[in-house]
Amino acid sequence: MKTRLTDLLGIEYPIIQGGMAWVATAELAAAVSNGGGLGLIAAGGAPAEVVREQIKKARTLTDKPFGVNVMLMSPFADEVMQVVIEEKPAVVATGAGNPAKYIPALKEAGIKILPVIASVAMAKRMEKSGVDGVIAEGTEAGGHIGELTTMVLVPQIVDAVEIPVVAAGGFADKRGTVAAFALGADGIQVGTRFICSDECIAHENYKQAVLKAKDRDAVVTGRSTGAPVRALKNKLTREYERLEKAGAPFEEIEALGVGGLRRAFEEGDVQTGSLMAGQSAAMVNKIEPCADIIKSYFDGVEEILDNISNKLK
Ligand code: TUI
Repeated sequence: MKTRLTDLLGIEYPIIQGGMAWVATAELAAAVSNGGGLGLIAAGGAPAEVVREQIKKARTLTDKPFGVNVMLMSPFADEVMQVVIEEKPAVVATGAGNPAKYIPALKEAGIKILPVIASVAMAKRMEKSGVDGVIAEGTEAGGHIGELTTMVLVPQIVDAVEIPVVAAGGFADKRGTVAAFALGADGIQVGTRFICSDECIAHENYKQAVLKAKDRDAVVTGRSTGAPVRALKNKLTREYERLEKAGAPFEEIEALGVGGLRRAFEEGDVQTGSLMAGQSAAMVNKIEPCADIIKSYFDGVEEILDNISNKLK
């Protein structure tokens, strides 16, 4: 398979694994890269030296290109970027902010830069700053999200920039792949589906929660505090909702979520843990190896295209 994204990154399939904090470890990133996509280690809120160890570990697990997702709201973002510049993974993806100040040093180090963006203005600004492509993430995605849906965001970004566009948010199978390319994207980013992979080392309870999720289970909290997050409905999201409705102080609401991802990922606490996942969780029904998941997004797309041709006759 050959697209502008596969050419840019030197990968076999135009698919990037989402940079899910805690969940996207060296094991997951390496498995995705070995399967022909681009795996990402998520720095999340981890200290820089932890990220360095993860990069080193990934190098022992794959000789294919992989990347690091740097979450820009992290208090360690500056140090993590410094480590990334030293370790030189093939790609840096960024989330939850504007990476402009890091771009010259990343380019100097020969690292490709793919910021996640959720608006046209940000995509244009990033293109001007010299990034290699953008990941346009719709509100269907899990974790920290923007307002616009993938369906309306992606074509607007495609029209606004010349660089490759990766569509993210809501991609659960090959019908999604075809839709992304129909919207003009050059590839897809997939997060939630990879939680339910053999190589993801998240707690089994987290994986089972994703498998069980139904259509309206991936809910958004934190809209009132300005940092909306999508996660599977549980005691934590209900408590969040209650405090938000009661107009509780910002600090009290935010304190609820502290350590939530760790509780979900490590302890398998599906009640007070933060089970970040996208709306596509409802479409995830089995745990498989990453290589099989990747193939399932691309093998047999011709059949879907035939169905489209038949319907549009
Ligand atoms: O970053 C994400 N998703 C995330 S980060 C995360 S860790 C976290 N934990 C607890 C609370 C909050 C976060 C979990 N999920 N996705 C990429 C993304 N980036 N979505 C939206 C954006 C974004 C938002 C604003 C990108 C740029 C931006 O620019 C703002 C500016 O500076 O103009």
